[in-house]
Amino acid sequence: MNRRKFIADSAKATAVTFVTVPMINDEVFAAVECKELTQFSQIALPYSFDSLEPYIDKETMNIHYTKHHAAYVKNINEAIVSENIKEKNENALFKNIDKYSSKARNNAGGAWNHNFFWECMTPGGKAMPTKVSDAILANFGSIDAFKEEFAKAAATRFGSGWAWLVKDGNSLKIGSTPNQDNPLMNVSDFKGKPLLALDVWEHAYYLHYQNRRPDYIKAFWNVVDWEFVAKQL
Ligand code: MN3
Repeated sequence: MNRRKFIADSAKATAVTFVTVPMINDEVFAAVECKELTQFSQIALPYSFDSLEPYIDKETMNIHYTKHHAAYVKNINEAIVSENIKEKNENALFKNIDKYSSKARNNAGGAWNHNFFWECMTPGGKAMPTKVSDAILANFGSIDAFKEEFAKAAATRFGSGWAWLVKDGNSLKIGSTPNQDNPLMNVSDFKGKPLLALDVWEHAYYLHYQNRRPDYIKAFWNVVDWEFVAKQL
């Protein structure tokens, strides 16, 4: 990649973020004894819009990050204020998500899922650490069998939604959720701790792949950051 272009794109990606609050986790909250969920924030994209090409194109990344994801963050933050939502962190909000409006549910999911999804990817992908491959082999028999099952979950999710690899107790599971639901939500039929996510909304692939969702799913494997997956495990 052209260095100047990379810097320009990185600056652009940074410029559109409005990160004021770091990603929230239980440890941070325990340390500061904060009891209220304040606001969601959009992570700074850890790579430039064009750096996942040819697998995910620059224009899709740009629109996906600056329009779709930014809107979910803006909308959940409005809902947090208008519905006076007070949860100690994002996990707590998802555990109680049925108490709130569909606006809160859809946009909290949209805000969190995309932050997670961006981190699941990295230019050129990263090799799978043994910790991950051992867990996959133990649960699915082979890497190919795992990829096949994940691709099937992603391809057969009707309409818009997400495919997931999650940890549930000592097991790994593959499944999908509709719309912007995620496996942390109490309303979700499919639950667990997210390890890997794939956005299968048409906005995630249509510009480049049109109706060929299976091709997009196949391309995804080239940009997966397995080191990030290992950190979640
Ligand atoms: Mn999306």
